[in-house]
Amino acid sequence: MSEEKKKIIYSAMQPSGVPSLGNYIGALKNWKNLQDEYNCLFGVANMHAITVRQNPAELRQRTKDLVALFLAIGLDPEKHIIYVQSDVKAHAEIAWILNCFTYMGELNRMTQFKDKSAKHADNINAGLYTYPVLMAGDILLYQSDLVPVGADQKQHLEICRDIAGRFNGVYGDVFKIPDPYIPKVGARIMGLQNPERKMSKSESDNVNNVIYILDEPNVIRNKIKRAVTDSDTEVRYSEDKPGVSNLLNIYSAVTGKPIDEAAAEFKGCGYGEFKTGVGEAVVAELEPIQQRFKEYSSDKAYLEKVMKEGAEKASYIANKTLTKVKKKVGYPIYK
Ligand code: AQP
Repeated sequence: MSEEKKKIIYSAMQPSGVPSLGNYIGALKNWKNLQDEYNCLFGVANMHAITVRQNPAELRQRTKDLVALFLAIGLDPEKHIIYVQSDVKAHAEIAWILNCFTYMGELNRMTQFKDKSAKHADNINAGLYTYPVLMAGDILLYQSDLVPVGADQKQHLEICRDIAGRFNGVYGDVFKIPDPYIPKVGARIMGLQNPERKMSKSESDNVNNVIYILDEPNVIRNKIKRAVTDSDTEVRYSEDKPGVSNLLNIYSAVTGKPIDEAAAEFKGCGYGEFKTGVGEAVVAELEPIQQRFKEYSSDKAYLEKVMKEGAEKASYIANKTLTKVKKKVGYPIYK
């Protein structure tokens, strides 16, 4: 298929912590596989990350580390665009315009805002509230056809489609209305200690709840050994066994084996043996990535080159859309 005919797919991740195994299984692992079929944009969403208070030096470092991790999992900056959101000014500009096309009633319904407000009750800022508008801008600037979305992001894509439709309704077809891309594999990974809630990279209260992509192999093994299961002994995938089912989801995702096959493999095993098997499978998947991460993150000059070139390529596309939008809303245009 020629490059021009390929659909555009937009994905981004916040540098709000070291990515978790949940981020890897639910997002990063799939992104790698999109590269043949689509023209991809892979963004480091650092403007989104500051909706929660960040340590500046850590945020800067994590931003570069996330670029290095994108490279380590095999994202290709030559064929696709890897960039840092704050390097493309168009994001901030379009967000303001789109704010003026978004209703407070719509934003009031966003469950992520409610969740994050509860989690950061001392800092319920306007950025947290208008987060979905910034995200709509990310997607719309690149005339994206598709956006990979987990269950937690569905509502944000819906509001993006509504905002784009509203704008187009007033000014004509300015934005492509994006569709959700539902990955073939990519379960929602839950916390190891609390399998009722999703695994999140920014969680800091209980390190054993989260596997970070860069955790040492032995740390990974130990975290999985300590994972909450139940008082039963049977390895079975079932709603009433959230801990065991989560480990089966993890095993299935990293090995590529269907859940049934994974469950059959551990039939009759005790939880100890099961957890060892899951731990080894996760280590086998992550260790080579960690090795490549070390190489990329120590090559500062190359990383900077990727970031600068990515920003240029992204800005070129984003500015085309932004110029159209500015014309439509009546901003002055200079030749
Ligand atoms: N537990 C998860 N299981 C599967 N997929 C997940 N994703 C996140 N957690 C899981 C997917 O990762 C992508 C990037 O997410 P993000 O960084 O933009 O923000 P998030 O969804 O809020 O991820 P976190 O880890 O929970 O970040 P914090 O802790 O900062 O809030 C998305 O595609 C998401 O679906």
